[in-house]
Amino acid sequence: MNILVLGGDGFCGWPTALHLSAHGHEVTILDNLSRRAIDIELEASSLTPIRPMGTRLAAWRETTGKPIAFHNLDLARDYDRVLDLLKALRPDGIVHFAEQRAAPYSMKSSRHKRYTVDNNINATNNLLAAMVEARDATGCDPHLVHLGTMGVYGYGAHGAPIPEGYLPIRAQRADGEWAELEILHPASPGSVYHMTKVLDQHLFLYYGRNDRLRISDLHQGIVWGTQTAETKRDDRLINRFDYDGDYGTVLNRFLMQAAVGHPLTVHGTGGQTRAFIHIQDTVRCIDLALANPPAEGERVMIRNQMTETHRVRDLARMIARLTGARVDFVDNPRVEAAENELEVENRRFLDLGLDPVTLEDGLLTEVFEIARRYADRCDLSRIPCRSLWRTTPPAETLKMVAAGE
Ligand code: NAD
Ligand code: USQ
Repeated sequence: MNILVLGGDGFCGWPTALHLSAHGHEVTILDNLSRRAIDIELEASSLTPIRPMGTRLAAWRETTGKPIAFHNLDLARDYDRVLDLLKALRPDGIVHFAEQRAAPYSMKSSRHKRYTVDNNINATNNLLAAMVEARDATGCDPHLVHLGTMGVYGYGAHGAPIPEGYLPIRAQRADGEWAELEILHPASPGSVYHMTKVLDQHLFLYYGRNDRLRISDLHQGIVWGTQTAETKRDDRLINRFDYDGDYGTVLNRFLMQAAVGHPLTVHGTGGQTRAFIHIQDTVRCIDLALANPPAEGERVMIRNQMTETHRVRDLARMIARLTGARVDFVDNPRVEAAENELEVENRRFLDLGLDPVTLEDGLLTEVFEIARRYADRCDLSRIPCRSLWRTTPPAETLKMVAAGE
């Protein structure tokens, strides 16, 4: 297949581009390198020394003989150039990773909220509009695979397993009869970033129905790990390892904190239960999704891309046992439930043959070893999460302070 990977310089996009290239696909990457610019803004950087795009691509070609093309374009801004690229490339598949993906970054200030909404929603809408326009002009009709998030469902108390996108309901008609329906699962995003993925869902439903685009939306859990079979092939292909308070995700952060001798930073009681997937399974799932598109006219295919669930404090304890690290319970900078249960349906990928990598597979140790290898690159001042969900306390607290309680 001829595949366009949007956001192919990022943590999930880079190993996906290499995996698809290694498996015989023709791959083109589009990325505006905004993630690298955000590192400069935050004065943070990947724990692993990621190389410039030119070096990465040359190393891949040298190692495998396979070329990957690269276009430095802004999906949210450069509509005409994105359209020209689609018309020239006529891809069979498009993988869309090109969004601002950190919840804490999206909550830093009104500027960051506005950037995240502006970037993510324009990127997705531009892409969908360009797909329609390119099809009208050239007849190319690619299958779009988008990376969504488990966070669209929210992390409150559900009490029922989370289905893959659509919830069966019964609604009473005017004549008193009951209709059996399936609706998009009610959304409950926990940050401005997560909210953009909810808005994306509606763009997909609309363009899917109106323009009969074939779209898969993959609701992915928290990705952990760093290397895949392809990124391990040469040091110059190494993947990102984010550890800072904005972009570092919880399991990778705990492994890095253990490696540098920092206490594990559990937010609140650590009662949040979340869905996880290893980066190697991320790239496999995308390959499986590309090979199994919905039929033309079929509704958006939603799959839950996660393999296991864990409570944050249990992960911290597991890593503490493995490494001897200390666990610290710190004030939670986020607005989230203190505790939640989470049961998720994920049969769709398992039925396609996904054989999940799990936390017990020795990979925790492998990631810990990578973090140890690059520990001297860690800037300890970047570890605390400083982005707050609320800058003013809730009215109740203000009243209590005023009353001297
Ligand atoms: P990342 O920030 O490492 O990569 C995103 C890439 O997209 C970056 O290289 C960035 O430069 C590029 N990009 C952003 N906006 C762009 C634009 N307007 N035009 C062109 N390129 C643009 O993020 P990631 O961790 O690789 O995540 C990729 C996708 O997967 C995101 O959409 C994210 O929401 C989703 N996801 C990630 C995780 C995770 O744990 N990392 C979990 C669930 C879902
Ligand atoms: N947490 C800690 N300590 C830390 C960091 C985080 O206790 O040092 C807690 C958070 O409070 C939260 C949980 O760990 O309860 C997960 O936080 P996270 O930063 O690992 O994940 P999140 O913000 O949800 O975002 C990440 C990705 C995002 C993706 C999402 C999938 O950055 O792109 O969409 O995971 S999901 O969580 O399933 O929605």
